[in-house]
Amino acid sequence: MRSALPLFLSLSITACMDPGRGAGDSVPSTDDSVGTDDTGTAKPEVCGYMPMPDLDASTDVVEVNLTASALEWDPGTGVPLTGGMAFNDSVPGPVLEANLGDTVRVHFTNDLDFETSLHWHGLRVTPEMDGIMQTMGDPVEPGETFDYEFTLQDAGFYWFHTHMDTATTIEAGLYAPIIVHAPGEVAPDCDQPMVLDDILLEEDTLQIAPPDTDMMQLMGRLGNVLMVNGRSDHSYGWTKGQTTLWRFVNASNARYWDLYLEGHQLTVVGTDGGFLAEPYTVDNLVISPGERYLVVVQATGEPGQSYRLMNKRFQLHEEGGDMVEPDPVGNGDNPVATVVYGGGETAGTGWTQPTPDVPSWGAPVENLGHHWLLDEDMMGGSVTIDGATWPDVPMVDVAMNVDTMFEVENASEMHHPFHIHGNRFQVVDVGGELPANAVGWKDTFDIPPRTTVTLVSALDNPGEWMYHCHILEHGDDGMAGLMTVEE
Ligand SMILES: [Cu+2]
Repeated sequence: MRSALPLFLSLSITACMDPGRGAGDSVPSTDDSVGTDDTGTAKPEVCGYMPMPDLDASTDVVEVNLTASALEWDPGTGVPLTGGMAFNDSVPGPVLEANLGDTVRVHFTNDLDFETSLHWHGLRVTPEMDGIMQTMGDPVEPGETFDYEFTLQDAGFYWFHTHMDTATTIEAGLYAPIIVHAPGEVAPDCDQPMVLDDILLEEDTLQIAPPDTDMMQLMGRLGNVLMVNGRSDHSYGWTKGQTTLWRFVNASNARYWDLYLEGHQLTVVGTDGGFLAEPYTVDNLVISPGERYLVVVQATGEPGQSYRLMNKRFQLHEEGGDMVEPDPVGNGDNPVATVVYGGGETAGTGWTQPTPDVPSWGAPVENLGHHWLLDEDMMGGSVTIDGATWPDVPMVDVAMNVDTMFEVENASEMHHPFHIHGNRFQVVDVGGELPANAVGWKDTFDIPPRTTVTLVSALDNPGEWMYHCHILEHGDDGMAGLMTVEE
């Protein structure tokens, strides 16, 4: 664990321990921060998150207790969800925070009434710890415990979630962020996980809508409530001049988010697997399910003003495609959170870009590891990989520690976020175009319709690894296969 807690963190813990707070407020702690106390005075503004308590005193071991259970949590509608689920009674679950090189031990208890498993999305763990039955063996039965243990090989921002019946259990709230700090990382004024999710509620009861229809299986389940950190109504208190690191992860079943913050620019400093060699600045940012982006925002707004974090509609199907999906939140831009400036101004920390660990492949890599083909089987009502669905997708075999190129061809008319377990990749080509910005490590990639994306890596984590579409309905429905990295 970090040896010293930055100020914002200790403040946020105080706020989190306020007994009046709902479960969904433990990450982050800033909701209410711009409200008023009993005297009508503005409350101090806080920023941050509450990490899971570390039970091990040594500096290079993080040991935590984690329980998955039913929890009636409020997504911001005022109506608790009777079908809700949570890690440690919080949605999102509390942050698993550690340093690069640490050993992590998670004593996991399944208090749900069905079997489950956990996946550490993006972390290069061993196959036995990865949460899939092919390598883990058995699921964790109701009432049982399982100890997950792994060593952190990559700094960056990751997340964990259930890996069985994901379309139902992640929708219900079983997801949480993981922060792995790089050596020498300098904390900005505000370091905040921003977990994006949408949930589909019935309009009359405001309860989680019934299991997915055939159409949802094919199109993905889009929600009608957009949430940041488990609520639709969070406000974040800022001070002019401060520097904020927003750690975005998209935990939605199927929704691609396209975010902008009114009056501000977003500087992308990292992707799935850590920091970039060169930050770049954008007005808005598309994040597909499973992906992460590290974004620095300089507080250039005016004291006393509010600015909305907005989400633009992203169409999953290509223009003019046969399928035009309705979006339950409508076609316009939707506010998803608010940044409210208090009075005054601060000099702020500015931003120090950590030294990234992103090698550049100087010469083109021509050794083709595999060419995946994603396609639609409209007759069968499913989406296929290499002409089949799980468990019939042919095994992919790849040599370890050899520079290797992979092509993912999407012959369908719909975007698919493609996730590969246990290894990391760089995206070097999208539809014949070189990436416009610096390339970082990735484990989840948007594959646009009728487009081929090229990845390169020298895979160094041996074993059998699952790959699948991270539209959860597609993954659950068999858009998944296995790859063996041969030692
Ligand atoms: Cu898909």
